[in-house]
Amino acid sequence: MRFNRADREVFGVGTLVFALLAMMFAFIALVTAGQAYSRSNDTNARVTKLESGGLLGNSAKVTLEEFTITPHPALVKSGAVTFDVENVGSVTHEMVIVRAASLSALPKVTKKGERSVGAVNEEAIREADKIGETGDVPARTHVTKTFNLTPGTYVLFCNIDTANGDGTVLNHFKQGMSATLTVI
Ligand SMILES: [Cu+2]
Repeated sequence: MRFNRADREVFGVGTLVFALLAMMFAFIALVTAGQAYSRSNDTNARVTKLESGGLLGNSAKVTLEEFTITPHPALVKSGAVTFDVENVGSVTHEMVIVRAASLSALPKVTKKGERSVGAVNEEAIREADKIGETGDVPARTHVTKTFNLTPGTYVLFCNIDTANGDGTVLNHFKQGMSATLTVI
């Protein structure tokens, strides 16, 4: 293949641009890999330290009442995590666990229907993010459940509606029954 002068110039510039781009991508890849490496080392060091101090384990106690849900501790180790969920309140509650970056990331009900407006729209949560739930936990009882959790942030909530007696309902999530749980 022969190039005339103009073609050669274009070819030369193109090659140079391509080479620079390739170098740039290689550099970015290197930096990203470096960050990922140091981050996982930091996390590993943190896990080891917390474990040695007895501060990190594969279980949590969760207290339910009107209208709070509180995990102790709120930081657990990934793997099979056992939750002992105790209802110390006077009405039935539940614990639903969903993988979500934050409370605001949960889809909410926007139209009145089976669930009240502002409740968590559980049907709109991606199947892969739905970890599980205790089912009803009557007042003064407790339920133990184990879920397999990978590292990340999870939201625990109670989405039960209590009838007010005048046709309206009180949604527990809207009253504040939610908390985040970090898994490392
Ligand atoms: Cu509740």
